[in-house]
Amino acid sequence: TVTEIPAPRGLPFVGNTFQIPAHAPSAYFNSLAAAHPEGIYRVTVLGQEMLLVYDPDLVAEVCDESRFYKSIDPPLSIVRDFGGDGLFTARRSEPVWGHAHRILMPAFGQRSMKAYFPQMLEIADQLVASWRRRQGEEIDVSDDMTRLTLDTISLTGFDYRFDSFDSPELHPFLQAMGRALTEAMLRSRRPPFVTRFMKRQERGYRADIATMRELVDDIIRHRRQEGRAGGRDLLGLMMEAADPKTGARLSDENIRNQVLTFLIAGHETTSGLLSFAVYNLLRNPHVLARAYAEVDRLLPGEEPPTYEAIMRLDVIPRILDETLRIWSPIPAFSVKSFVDTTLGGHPVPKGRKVVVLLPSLHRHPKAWDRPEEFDIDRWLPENRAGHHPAGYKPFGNGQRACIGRQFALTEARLALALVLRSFAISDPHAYRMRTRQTLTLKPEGFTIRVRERRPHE
Ligand code: MNH
Repeated sequence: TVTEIPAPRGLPFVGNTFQIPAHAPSAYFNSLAAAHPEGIYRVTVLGQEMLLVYDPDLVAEVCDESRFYKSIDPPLSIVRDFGGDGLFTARRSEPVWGHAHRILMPAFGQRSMKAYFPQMLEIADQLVASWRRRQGEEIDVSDDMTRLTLDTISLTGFDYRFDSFDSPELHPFLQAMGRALTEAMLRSRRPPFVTRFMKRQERGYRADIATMRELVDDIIRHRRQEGRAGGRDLLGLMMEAADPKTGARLSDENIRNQVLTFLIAGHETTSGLLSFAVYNLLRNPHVLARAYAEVDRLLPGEEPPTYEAIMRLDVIPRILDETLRIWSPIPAFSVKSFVDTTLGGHPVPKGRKVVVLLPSLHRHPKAWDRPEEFDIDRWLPENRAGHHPAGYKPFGNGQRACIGRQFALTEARLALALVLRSFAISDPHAYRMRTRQTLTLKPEGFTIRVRERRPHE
């Protein structure tokens, strides 16, 4: 006989909907996971039953693309209000996903990273210059990592400058984006008829989407005025290239959706990764010491680092890998069964939504020894071989996995290396992690102080 999938008790009619704290759904679902050692449970939200999984053997099943595909349900179906048919929120049924994926893939290979490197370096230098001016002051890590990653994707992808380090306020685009992402999160647990009554909320949401779209139109107008296709950056490719398989070109409307998608997906998570990495270094001084030793060995002097030197780093990339395990900026991804199937022997009907809970998966004792320990040596080549094949999914799965993975890791390596070469970092208030969720996770109120490690002329 088939065992039942456990279900925390909900209320009649509304199920578990109102047990989910509006601003911390991830923390709630992971606390339920801690109470359900079976590695799977089910909840009902707004009338939809869904399964949540975090046992690595069950996650391995869910990653089988012949049974499960990425589903565009809440919250992603709401993010579609602004991401449209861009890569992140395109539906399986939309051919434009394949067109755009094939057109853009070459822009995310290792060769392209080398081409972006000078611009990545220019923005990373701006972060260092800004921190040099603010030695001894409180520096909000998440805000400055956001400036870094937003300016990097916009310069490398679209040849567009936000100049975020020139301004004490975050750009209005970021405020609009933060509110819109938060609204998408809130709407996924709010009955649509309630949203219909919240006129002011709705007006604010539409205004935020308009703010983001205006910026996108400005970027595209800028490019058209220059009268050149703009070469091989993301925007140039989207405007010029045809899908090698079908010959299809992207429509103007789809390009707008892609630009907005890349502006958001291309910075929000990398900024979280870098902020969490700084936190982990401050909590683990022996690892910080190894990172300082590595940058002093591989990046001596004041010369700008070369792409090749950044690729030779070993400790810093392992700090990033381990940070993505302990604090995944994207805390979950969702799929749907497209056939009647089973999961761990439990029957699962066609069309059932399944959520992979990354924080619980990434700390699951079946996949990780001493899961709570920040240990970068898990990522030594000889130790990687022993990892559970589905125990680590910070970039999602399969065809719909992150296209920007190399981009994010190259940018983050460079930024962390330059920061550690330049500064001794400390957090006088001994910050304890407090995450803020706007769909993605970031540390909130995390400030540090920096002091130059080597005198600078
Ligand atoms: Mn990214 C998809 C995590 C950086 C552009 N990204 C995904 C998914 C995860 C993810 C998880 C799959 C989501 C899902 O299944 O619903 N991404 C990350 C993380 C980082 C990151 C943890 C940084 C660290 N992502 C980036 C960067 C870019 C980018 C940088 C662009 C420059 N990501 C994307 C796009 C997709 C995606 C585009 C959608 C891919 C697709 O479905 O074809």
